[in-house]
Amino acid sequence: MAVSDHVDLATFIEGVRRRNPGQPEFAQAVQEVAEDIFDFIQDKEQYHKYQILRRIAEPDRVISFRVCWEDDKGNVRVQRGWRVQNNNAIGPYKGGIRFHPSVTESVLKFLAFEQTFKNALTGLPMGGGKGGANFNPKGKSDNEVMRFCQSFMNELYRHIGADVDVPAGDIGVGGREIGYMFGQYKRLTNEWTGVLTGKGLEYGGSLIRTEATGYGAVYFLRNMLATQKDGIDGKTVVISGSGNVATHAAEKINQLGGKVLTLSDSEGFIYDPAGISEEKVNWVKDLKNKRRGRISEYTKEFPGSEFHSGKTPWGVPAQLALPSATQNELTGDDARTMVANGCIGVSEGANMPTTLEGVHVFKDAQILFAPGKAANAGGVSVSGLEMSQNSARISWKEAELQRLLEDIMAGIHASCVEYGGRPGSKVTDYVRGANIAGFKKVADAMLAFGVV
Ligand code: NDP
Ligand code: 2IT
Repeated sequence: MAVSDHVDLATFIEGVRRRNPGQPEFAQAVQEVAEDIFDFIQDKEQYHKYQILRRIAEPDRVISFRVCWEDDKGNVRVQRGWRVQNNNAIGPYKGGIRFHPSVTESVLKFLAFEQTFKNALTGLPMGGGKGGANFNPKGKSDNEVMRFCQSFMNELYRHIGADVDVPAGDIGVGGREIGYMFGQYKRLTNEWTGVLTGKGLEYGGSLIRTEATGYGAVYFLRNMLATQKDGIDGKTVVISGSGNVATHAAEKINQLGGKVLTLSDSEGFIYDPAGISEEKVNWVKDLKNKRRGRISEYTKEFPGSEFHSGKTPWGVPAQLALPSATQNELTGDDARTMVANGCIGVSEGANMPTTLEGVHVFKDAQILFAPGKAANAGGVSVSGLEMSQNSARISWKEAELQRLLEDIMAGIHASCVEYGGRPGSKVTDYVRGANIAGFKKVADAMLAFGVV
């Protein structure tokens, strides 16, 4: 084996950190993948020779642009927008758009990197990308959000297309924002194509796209539990977040007989010992989507529940957990507390919600732990199905889409089991399985292209 230009894992990670100064989230995501891939490729010369991991960890391009808009008082506001096109080896770039004040180039690069593996796992032809802006939609009027979305699209439209790059929603970007952005794209190009997913059902959206991420994360949890001849019925569940992913995860847990104890937002979490039933989940959806309120308001509506300001829900004992808010919201200490409290399964609805230390705690404890790139892939999967429907100019029925979503999640689970076996371990290492299965597909496509 020609090892002259091989580096070890530590040197590789050091190089990533050096080339990407001030981008800790990106380095963290690369490290989590590299820990498994270095082991997998050690005897596979082609992947070394063609520097495949190094190339996947260098985005094809990062587009950064100014977004100017006018608020309702007539003040000119300036934000920064990005689109990170990470890798299009197996299909057009695909991934969400995030509007949140915490958005930086590092955050979007980590998300686009993760998306590349996630999209490969779905089995659909989609590359990896992500975009967003450091815009805070909270407290903004509909007109302000519309003006911001239009201004954002005034630049983004040059870089995307139905066969080029297909954005969708993420934190702070839901049906309202997709509508404004799609309208502006159509106006600028005079073209109706499936350039965005997560569209409204009236204009080319797909049934169950809204539910798909949360439902998919619960299906993945169910698949993991089935390997231990166990299920969700009768289990207690802690969930973080109260947005699209969290509320639909809670909905599906209720449907499968589980009891949801918590939800959260950036101000704290609510704990309802009686359980957050489907009716209560519907109230939260309305609170977040229509009234754009805060989760603390839950305690006024549902007596017996508690609000814990400034805290995350991981201290509440439960058998299952679905972290579904944001990156690095579950630390090593949280993971230790959860394991000590008898947690047996974690399915990441969010992207990289668990810190690297937390991931190692779950792995070492040999509990069922599904990383976001596997567990939350249901959303982008139905986005891929939305693209297919738009191209074919048809709309599939709900039952068919439900079946496809469950099939895709089962397929991802099977891929993780295939590549995630660990000698001496009683459970699959889903992190390793997802990393290797996702990598292998993208890597083999890249090998076919030579050095490009
Ligand atoms: P939403 O905007 O619908 O909801 C986000 C939720 O997370 C809100 O409750 C929000 O609280 C909370 N949150 C956001 N940022 C922070 C923060 N910095 N600290 C604490 N809480 C925070 O987004 P989604 O539900 O769509 O996304 C949630 C996660 O799921 C993200 O990691 C996203 O990348 C991931 N994901 C989303 C998919 C989708 O289809 N939408 C697909 C796959 C993954 P607040 O209201 O206070 O901001
Ligand atoms: O993180 C994700 O997978 C998403 N935000 C959804 C991406 C998509 O293109 O549907």
